[in-house]
Amino acid sequence: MERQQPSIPERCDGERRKYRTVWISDVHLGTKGCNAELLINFLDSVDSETMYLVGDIIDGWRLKKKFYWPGAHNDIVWRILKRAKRGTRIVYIPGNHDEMFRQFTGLNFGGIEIRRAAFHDTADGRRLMVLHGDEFDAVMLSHRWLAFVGDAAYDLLMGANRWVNAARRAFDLPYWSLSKMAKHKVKNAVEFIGKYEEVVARAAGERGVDGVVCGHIHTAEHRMFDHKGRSIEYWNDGDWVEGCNALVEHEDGRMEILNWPEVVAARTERAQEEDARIAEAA
Ligand SMILES: [Mn+2]
Repeated sequence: MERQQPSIPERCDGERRKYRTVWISDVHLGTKGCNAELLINFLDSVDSETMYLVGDIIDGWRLKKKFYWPGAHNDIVWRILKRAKRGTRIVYIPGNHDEMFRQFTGLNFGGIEIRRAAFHDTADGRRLMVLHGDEFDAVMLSHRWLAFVGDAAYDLLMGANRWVNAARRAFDLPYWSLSKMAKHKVKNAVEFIGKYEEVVARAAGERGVDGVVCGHIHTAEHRMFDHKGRSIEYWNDGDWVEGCNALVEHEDGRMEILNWPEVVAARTERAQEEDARIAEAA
């Protein structure tokens, strides 16, 4: 799988931020939705002692239906293997879309440890449970699909609404609001996410840990929950399909959700300002 050089060369210029820990998930390699270039940019800009791959890294479901594997997706695999070789501890927790790797739990491939779940101790002594998060689907079953009704689907439905009602008018049927239904679904999706976060945090509370890191619902978030008088941290590292987020732990144990498109935009702006200053001075 590993080649000598990736098709997109590793960027060696510029600073590489160093973190204690990095968590990413829901990359969905093997689908058109994966934002491979941004993830490559992230991987070339950030280093860490430990990296957790929190599931749905490869979309085996989609690959089985239709094989899609551009060079940039290979480049991501190349970078992750390279990182392990350079000494980063990499823990891979397969999700539901890459569940075929769950059979290898406990094994080590090219320096990548495969786990069903993990416990992470932060620099300031908090213990966090790390898991993909689909294990809570059974609890949430009635709401499961609602999580995937996003803004794009909503916009699409708003557009469809016009057509549906034009057709209904043609047949002398009364106006019927598809967007109203969609709005109701979006509200349910928001409720679903809130409920999901609560269920996951409660499970962490019951395990006696200080918090949980998960992925799965493609919604980066940090929330605090109260569980029997104890405060439980909920962290979701987001995804690389829409949000393009990563979760990081600084050397002192402080944690932060990075929104990579924002980081790139700020970097570009700084570079342009720098160029302008140089041009002015010259
Ligand atoms: Mn998932």
